Amino acid sequence: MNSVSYSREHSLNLFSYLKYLYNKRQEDILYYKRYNELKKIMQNESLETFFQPIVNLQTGQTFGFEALNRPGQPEFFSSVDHFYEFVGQTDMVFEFEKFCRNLSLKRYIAGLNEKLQDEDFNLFINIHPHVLLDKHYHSGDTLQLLIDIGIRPDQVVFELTERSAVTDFQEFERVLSHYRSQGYRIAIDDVGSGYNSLKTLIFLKPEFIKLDRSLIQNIDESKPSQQLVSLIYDYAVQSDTKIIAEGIERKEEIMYLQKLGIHYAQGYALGRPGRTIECGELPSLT
Ligand SMILES: [Ca+2]
Repeated sequence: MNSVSYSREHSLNLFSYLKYLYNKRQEDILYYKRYNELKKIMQNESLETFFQPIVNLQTGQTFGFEALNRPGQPEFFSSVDHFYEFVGQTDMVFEFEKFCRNLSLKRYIAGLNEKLQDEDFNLFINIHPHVLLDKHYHSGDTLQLLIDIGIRPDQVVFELTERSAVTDFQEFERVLSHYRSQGYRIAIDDVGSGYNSLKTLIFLKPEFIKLDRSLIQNIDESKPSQQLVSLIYDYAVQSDTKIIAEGIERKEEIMYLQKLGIHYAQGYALGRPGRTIECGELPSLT
């Protein structure tokens, strides 16, 4: 290599390095801004909580509500998914989860009006599987909050998404039995969206299986979805697990699932997520 091309290459390297440093710094700044925004959202409780009804497909009665927390208009995030993805990468993930859980519970109890208070609804709360594994969460904080606001643990169902990898199933089973001994129940969320559904179902023996909307949409017309849902239904009956079908938007889907014997369902056709707690209902199917 002659000295001219050596020095050009050298300056090119230096240029790429400076560019790398510049980009890295921009990323760091953005990270810092996002991190600050996350902290502010928690401080100001500027998350909106929505409650979506889960309806018994056989009786039409509302069985419970799923609490969904959404940041209002986050400045440095492109979408809600982006926001949650970011939270998952920070050291705030546990704190944020706990914050969301407590906020959902407080808003739930505040939102139940006199009329609804006499009824025995169940509250479904999304929770990251790793949070349950965290030692700090064995302390019974949630239990104390429930006692304070007058909800029994057996009215609370933790929804664990199967999208996040559970690797140590034995440890997980142990942690879940700890929660179950306090009365909580478990739902596996997004079942059928890929990933490790079957293993998750077999090891964690959830009380509820939430079937992913991708399996439910147009199920009345899709043979492969019908076959898979039938298989999971048979498993559920044998293992005394209840199924909740998600993402119902059409009457035909309701009719198909009712005929199959599916227990519960959730979706726009039965009730949208709302800031106030409203029971869902079966649309007229004629
Ligand atoms: Ca969910």
